Amino acid sequence: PEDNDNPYLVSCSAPVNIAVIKYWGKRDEDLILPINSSLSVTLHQDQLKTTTTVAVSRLFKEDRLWLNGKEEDITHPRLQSCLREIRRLARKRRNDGNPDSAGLSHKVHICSVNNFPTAAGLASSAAGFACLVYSLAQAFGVEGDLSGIARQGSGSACRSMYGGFVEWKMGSREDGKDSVAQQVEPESHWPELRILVLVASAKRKPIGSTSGMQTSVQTSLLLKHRAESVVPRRMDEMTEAIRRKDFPAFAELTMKDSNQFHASCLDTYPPIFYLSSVSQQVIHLVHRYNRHYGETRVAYSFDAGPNAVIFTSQQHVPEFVQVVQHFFPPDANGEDFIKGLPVTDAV
Ligand code: 2P0
Repeated sequence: PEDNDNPYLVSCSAPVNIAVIKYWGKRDEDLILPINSSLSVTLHQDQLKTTTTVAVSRLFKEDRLWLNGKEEDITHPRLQSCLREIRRLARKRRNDGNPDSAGLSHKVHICSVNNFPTAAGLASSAAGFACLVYSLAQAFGVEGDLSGIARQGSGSACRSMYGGFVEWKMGSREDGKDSVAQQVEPESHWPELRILVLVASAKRKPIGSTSGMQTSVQTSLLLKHRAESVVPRRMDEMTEAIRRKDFPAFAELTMKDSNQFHASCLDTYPPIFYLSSVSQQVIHLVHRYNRHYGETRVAYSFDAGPNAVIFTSQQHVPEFVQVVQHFFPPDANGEDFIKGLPVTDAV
């Protein structure tokens, strides 16, 4: 409330999402409009997540931001876009006669923490901006679809605004108004599906996604072909595989799309390598495992880093975990390769 000296506090958590049809490349850098649609699975809240607290007070002199306890530069253009858009919607709502929860001219202090390594290719910016936008919206009393605002923080963040299986439609408008996320199926749709995260390295990735995809758009013919001719069909096939809960079809598309994304990185000039030798070993292991059973029981997907995300069915988790632990035993510090367990709540 405007006349109160106590800060108005809002807290929220947002989970990471893992793309099974990958976003890589923008057609508009400022509005963050992609060259192709993408589709992801949002993890359960208890797994990899960001928690953000927003405080609004008339006593604050300026907007400020802390990430994992360290103060960061609030003037970052993408942060400013999100703040500006939320305040604009709040002003619009007030003009329409709706009271808001916090004073529009008041400054905000934002604290955000991840429960997983930041910028290690584990989609930290997705959860981070989704959470930031949602908590700012709560603080200023803004409602409705906010994925278009989260998108302006980080492209993949728009998909973390919804749970379950989520599509980010690339849209065709120049102003980006139709480039938004929407749920394809709710999280209750496929309860047997499980996600494991194999952490090959928690280090920061050498090439950030934003600059990596810029170079790819400028130099990779494979990426152009992928965006124009491969992804549109795959989006339909993936939606259908999810709707039917057809694991082999879902898994094959997931692995092929991850592979084509990394092939586009290699086709970028100079080339970008996100996969490590450990990632390659995981890829081989998954194919050997599936071949052994004569059916596709497990799928892998890799983002802008060497960590593997494994999709499988609940019934195969114990055995596959054993297989991974056999080939990748815990290191001298007792650090296990497999993170994100227990996965019972995933998806
Ligand atoms: C994705 N990635 O679809 C793909 C797959 C990484 C590989 O979205 O520049 O952090 O902030 O829009 O969203 C990572 O890119 O990039 C990403 P920006 P973002 O999940």
